[in-house]
Amino acid sequence: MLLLKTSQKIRAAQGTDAALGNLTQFEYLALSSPLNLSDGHARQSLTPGQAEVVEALPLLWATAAANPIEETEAAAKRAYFRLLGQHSFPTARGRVLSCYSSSVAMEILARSLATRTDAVALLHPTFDNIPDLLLGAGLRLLPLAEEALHDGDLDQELLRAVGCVFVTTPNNPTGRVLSQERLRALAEQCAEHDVVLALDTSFRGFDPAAHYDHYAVLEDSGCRWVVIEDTGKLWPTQELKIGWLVSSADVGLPLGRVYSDILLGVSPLVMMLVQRFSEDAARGGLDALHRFVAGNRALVRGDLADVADVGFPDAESRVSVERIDVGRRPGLEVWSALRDHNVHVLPCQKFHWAAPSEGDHLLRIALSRKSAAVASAVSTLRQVLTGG
Ligand code: EGV
Repeated sequence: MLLLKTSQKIRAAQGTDAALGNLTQFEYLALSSPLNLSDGHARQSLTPGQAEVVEALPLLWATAAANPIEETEAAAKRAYFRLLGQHSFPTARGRVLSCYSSSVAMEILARSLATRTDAVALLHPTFDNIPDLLLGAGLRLLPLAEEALHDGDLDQELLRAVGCVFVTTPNNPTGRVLSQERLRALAEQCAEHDVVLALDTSFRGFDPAAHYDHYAVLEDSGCRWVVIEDTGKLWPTQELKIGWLVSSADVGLPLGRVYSDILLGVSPLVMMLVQRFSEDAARGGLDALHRFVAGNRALVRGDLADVADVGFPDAESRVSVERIDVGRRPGLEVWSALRDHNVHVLPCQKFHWAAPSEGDHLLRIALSRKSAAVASAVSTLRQVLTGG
C-alpha cells in the first residue's frame, strides 16, 4: 500500500479494493501504529485507580472462580447501570443478556428482528457496522436523518413501513444525544405503531446528558424496546468488555433463543473487571475521564483553530471522537497524506451509509488516546492542512 500513489490509495479506500470495505477495515490499518487515532476504543493510559484494579487481577480471578456467576453478573450490572444513571434497568431473568461486545449484541438483535419484520428505520449517519449487521440479517433499511429525529415527531408513514426504529445515542460520530423529552415522545409513537424502539448507547458514559434514566422513560411508554449498552468505549481494558442486550418484558423477539445460538455467557473475570472499573469511576474516575476527553478535544480544536477552511461540526459533542470538517479538501486525500506520516484517522463517508458523499470532507479523530499522541497527530494534521 505504501508504494501506491495517492490517487491509487484513494481509489482503494473508496471501496474498489475489497480489503477496505468498511470503517473497521480502515481501523485495522491503524492498529499497530503509535499514532492510531482511528478506532473509538479506549487506548489512553490507566489512571492510578484503574491500575490498582489491574494489579488486583489475580485476586479477581480467584474471587470469580469461587463465587456463583449469577451473583458476579448481578454485581457488575448494578455497578455499571447505576454509575450511568440507569437506575430502572431490569433485573428479572433474561432481561439483560451479557455479550462479548456490543456488536455481538447487535448481531443477536438483527437476527431476532429478521424473524418478525423486514424493515428498520435507522439513524443517519451512524457507525457502519450497525447498518451492515442489519443488512446481513436480511433487513431493509430506511434512513432516519439525525435532524429529523431531534426536530420532532417521526413521519407516520415511516413508522407504518418498519418493524423497528434504531437510534444510536449519543450518536457515533456526531455525539448528539436524544433528550429525555424526545425519547419519551419517540417511545410513545413506537407504542402507538407497535414498532420496536432500539437504542445503541455505547457512548453513553461520556455525556451526562445521556445519564437520565432511560429505562424509566421506556417502561413508562409501554412500547416494546431494546437497548444495547457497552462498557468497551470508556476504559482502557485491553478489549475486555461487555455488551449488554437489554429488552422490555414483552419485546416479542426471540432474543434469548438467538443469544443461546451464539454464546453461553461472558467471562466472570471480565464481569468483575467491569464492576471494579465502574466503582472506581463512581469514586471520581468518571469525572476525571470527562475532563480528560474535554482536554484532548480542546487540544484538537485549539491547534487547528486558525487553519483556514477547517471546522468542527459537533460543537456540543462530549463523546470520545471528534469530527473535523476539512473544508474544500477531499477527506480521503487528507487521510492518505496523514497515512504517509503514519498518522491514522477515519474518513467519514461510510458513516453516511445511505449517502456516502455527505462525508466527503469530514474526518473522525479518536480522543481516547494519550494526550501526547493526540498533540503529535494534530500537529501533523495541521502541517498537511496548511501544506507546510
Ligand atoms: C468506533 C469496531 C466493529 C467498532 C469501533 C467503533 N468495529 N465492532 N465491527 O467497535 O467507533 O470506532 O465503534
